[in-house]
Amino acid sequence: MGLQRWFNSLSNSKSIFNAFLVVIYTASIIFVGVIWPAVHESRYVEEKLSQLLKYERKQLYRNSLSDSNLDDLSNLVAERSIDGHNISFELCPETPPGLVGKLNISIKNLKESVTNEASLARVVYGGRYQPDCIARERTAIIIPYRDRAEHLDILTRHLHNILQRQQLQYRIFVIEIALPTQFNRGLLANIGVVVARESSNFSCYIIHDVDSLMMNDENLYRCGSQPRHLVTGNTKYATKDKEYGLPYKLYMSGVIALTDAQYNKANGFSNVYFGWGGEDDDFNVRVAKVGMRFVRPQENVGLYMAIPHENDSSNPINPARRGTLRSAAVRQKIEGISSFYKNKQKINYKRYAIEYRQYYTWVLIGVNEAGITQQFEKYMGAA
Ligand code: UDH
Ligand code: NGS
Repeated sequence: MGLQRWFNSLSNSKSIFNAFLVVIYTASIIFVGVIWPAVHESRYVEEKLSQLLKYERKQLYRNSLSDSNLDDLSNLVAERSIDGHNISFELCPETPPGLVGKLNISIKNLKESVTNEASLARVVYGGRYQPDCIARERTAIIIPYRDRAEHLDILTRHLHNILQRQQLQYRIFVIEIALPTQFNRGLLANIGVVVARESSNFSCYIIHDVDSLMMNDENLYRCGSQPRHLVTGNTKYATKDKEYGLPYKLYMSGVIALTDAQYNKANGFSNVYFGWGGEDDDFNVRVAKVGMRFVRPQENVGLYMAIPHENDSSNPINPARRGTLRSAAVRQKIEGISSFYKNKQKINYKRYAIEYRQYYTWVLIGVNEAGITQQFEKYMGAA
């Protein structure tokens, strides 16, 4: 009896032992075949992602975005959502198919009339967009700016609506000059180009007034073989019998388009026009001096509506502007976009802030007005 029991218990523990072996065997198969590869894979993915983030952080740093933005990974996520979009590898058509021509925008309901939720939804943080085909132009819109928040809101929405129809790859930069310095449109345009160059390889720069709204979407924001003045008429210069006008024949302000090479060739804008007036005429002299000329689109295409506004208190008329204009050709060789690169006559400026806002990239800069004026005084005035 005792022997029988002992025998039974032996066979029981044997089957327990066998069951134990089966469990160990199955567990090791699951571990080796499923768990380990999954852990390994996720570690691998994590490592890749962290490399990617590191790389993108570096890129962002190179693009001279502020430290606070480096921590804002929403930018990166947004960037990838572009990649996630079904982008075809075909060049966009020469004539964008969705254009509507003359726009019906009312000055009364500007805010509503320039809001198209669908197109705004496709704007990536920092005011960037990429069409579903390979864009024919990579355009940087540069807006010299101070204290016109309402205009900026209207203009940027308006541009996003239209530039997407134009199938451009673009980004909007708003370059603001900090107080107490007087406004300086030319200097801000130059700094905008410096910032845009650091950010990407744009094929076209558009220097854009904040209060000018394009009224015909056939006015493509592209560059050409000559610098382009995209305005054939503005409501600001309306006359009794003309809804849109220009103040004088050689006027080339408001909205202009130049390639990087054209901008460099003219040495960009002058930096010495603090306050209102003259910097645009000076730029026109520069363009002519190096054998280029401004060309305009068709008469009925380059139409702009001006958003009415009061005069700006920090942009008083510059009483010296006409005298300064006389030395345009002399200063062209000395100061301009070249002043922001290694140069004996380098201009120092500070970037106080750079922010990726929803519809544009905002850069706040500071310069020493008295310092710049002193630096170039001997080249100003009569040539
Ligand atoms: N700008 C600002 N803030 C300012 C001043 C200028 O954002 O305080 C920018 C803005 O992009 C504007 C552009 O610079 O569209 C040109 O400004 P402007 O003042 O030269 O031109 P605007 O036609 O006003 O808007 C003209 C009023 C001054 C008339 C003086 C003599 N006729
Ligand atoms: C010229 C100014 C330009 C200015 C244009 C239009 O006289 O800077 O008027 O001004 N040139 C000089 O002062 C040398 S506007 O009519 O828009 O006020 O753009």
